[in-house]
Amino acid sequence: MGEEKADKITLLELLAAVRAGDRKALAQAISVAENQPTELESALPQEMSKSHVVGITGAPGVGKSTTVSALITYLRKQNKSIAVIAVDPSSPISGGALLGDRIRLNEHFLDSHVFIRSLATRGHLGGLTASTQLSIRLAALAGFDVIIVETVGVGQSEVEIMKHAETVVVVMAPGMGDGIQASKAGILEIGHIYLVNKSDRDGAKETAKELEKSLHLSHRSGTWQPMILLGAMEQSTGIAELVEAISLHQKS
Ligand SMILES: Nc1nc2c(ncn2[C@@H]2O[C@H](COP(=O)(O)OP(=O)(O)O)[C@@H](O)[C@H]2O)c(=O)[nH]1
Ligand SMILES: [Mg+2]
Repeated sequence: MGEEKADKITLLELLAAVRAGDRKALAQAISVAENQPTELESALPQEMSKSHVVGITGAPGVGKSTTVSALITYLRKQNKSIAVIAVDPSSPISGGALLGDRIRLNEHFLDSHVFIRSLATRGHLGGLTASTQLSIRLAALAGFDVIIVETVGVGQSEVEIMKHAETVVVVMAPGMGDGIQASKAGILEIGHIYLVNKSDRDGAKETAKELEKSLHLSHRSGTWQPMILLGAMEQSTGIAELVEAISLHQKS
């Protein structure tokens, strides 16, 4: 059929469309990255990227997606374009967590300067890390100013995925036993910025203090000293400070 033939464009044509800003092509290319990573990788040009890749990680329920949504709203006012890659290593198919994310990110779905895509694991984690990295490169090829990678959970897989982010924001919330989980997952080693979210609730300052102690104890090389911020992203409280901290880290 003629129509079917027209659909079968080559990978190089697809990538050219991604570069030209075609969002449907980007979504399609990410699917290729998930299913045929090797083919995509070899067709993907090695280019300098102007995108700033920001990782958002932390335990389920701390407010990562709410933070992402607040970030999008704020960055859109600065006229920046944003791609969000939401990674869920825990669910074989897009599960409940991502459904919640969808609701949280709903208001941005119709904005043509915002691209949102979920990746779920299909078997092994190595594959997910690879498809995440390829998705980041594709979003960079599409020319987004900021690429946000949100991961669900705080396991070793998140630590792996966060290696592909230039600036890593670890989100925490009061009273969720983050301290123990954080040290287990090596999250104290990977964060450039720690956001203690839900500061409208009791215990946020205590969580921040505890975190400061733990960070002080974990030895770091390099010049960047991790920042600790308090915020309530549901009310966008502290979002300006978060964007400022991200930008400070980018320049460091
Ligand atoms: N009280 C309070 N609740 C928040 C805040 N930010 C997010 N939440 C709530 O925390 C829950 C989990 O948020 P979500 O962004 O989906 O967390 P994620 O699993 O880390 O992505 C939701 O019910 C949010 O409405 C906040 O600043 N204050
Ligand atoms: Mg989420």
